[in-house]
Amino acid sequence: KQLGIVAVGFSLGQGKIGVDAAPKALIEAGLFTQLSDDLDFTIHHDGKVHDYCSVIPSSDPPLHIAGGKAPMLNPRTVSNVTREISKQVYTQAAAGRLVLTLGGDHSIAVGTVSGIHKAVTERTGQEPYVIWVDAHADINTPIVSGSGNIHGMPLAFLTNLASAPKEDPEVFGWLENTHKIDPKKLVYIGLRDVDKAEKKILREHGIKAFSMHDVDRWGIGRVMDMVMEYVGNAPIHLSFDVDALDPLWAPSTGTPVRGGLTLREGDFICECVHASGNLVAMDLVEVNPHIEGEPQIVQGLGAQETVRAGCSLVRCALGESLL
Ligand code: DIR
Ligand code: MN
Ligand code: MN
Ligand code: MN
Repeated sequence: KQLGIVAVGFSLGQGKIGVDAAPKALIEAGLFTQLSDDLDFTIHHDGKVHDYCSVIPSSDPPLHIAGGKAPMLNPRTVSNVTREISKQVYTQAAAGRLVLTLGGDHSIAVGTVSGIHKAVTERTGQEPYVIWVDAHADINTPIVSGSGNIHGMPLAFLTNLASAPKEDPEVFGWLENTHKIDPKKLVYIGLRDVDKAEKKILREHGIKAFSMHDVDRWGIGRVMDMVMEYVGNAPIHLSFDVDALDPLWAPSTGTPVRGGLTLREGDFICECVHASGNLVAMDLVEVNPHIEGEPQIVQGLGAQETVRAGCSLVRCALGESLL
């Protein structure tokens, strides 16, 4: 069992520092030992938490887009960093390894999803489905985004709903067709804070989505039956934003939203994906150990609890719950 790990200390897809400290916190909590000793993975990791500072431009002013509500923030930085991530992830996946990427904010998924899509499609002839577990839809185009934060946009670029802006075609100009996904091969779970323009995109493109309303109505068991039926026997890229969990379990994240998944529901999603035998990649993003939050469960231990929750999600996706 070969596991490639890419650790990404990157926070400039959004406005809060600290999410770059997540890989170190997850590793110090013992994640690698759990995966190698308890789950018998052979880990391929370069021993680094990448900050990609060599590709970050010295000046990266906000990029105003014609007709846009808010300028894109750190556009060249996020573009350059995700290009590097894409290459790294591609190399790991092309070697036939399951790839785990520890973020970082969710903008890094422009790199992970593109690299995995290209490698897996080349290797197996099958296009992977992306299961996006998140409170947010992360599919704003630069024109409709109200924040300008690129962690709210990765799926717009990945699905080709947005392409490199003409105001600066270098920004995500590196994305090729071989990197991009069909919006019909995207499934959401856990949505509860979706912008108006994003709702329109989901409707118009017939994108499969299970919101918290659906989890309440059907229960996580039937939701996962429906998700796995939709995905069929295709390879799966699981992109897990820890803010999909309720802030009770994951308070230390940049944009917490109440009314989320319990830790068990999150673990269950990961277990179902594992059970398919088709997992090719997982991202764990938006853990921010610098935000303590207000944990009602364990007073004052928000960051530790969130890191522990993150480790649990990864272990479940990688097979810990098998008896
Ligand atoms: C919002 C928030 N939809 C935006 N997105 C977040 O900025 O585009 N994503 N927080 O994780
Ligand atoms: Mn997200
Ligand atoms: Mn989110
Ligand atoms: Mn393709």
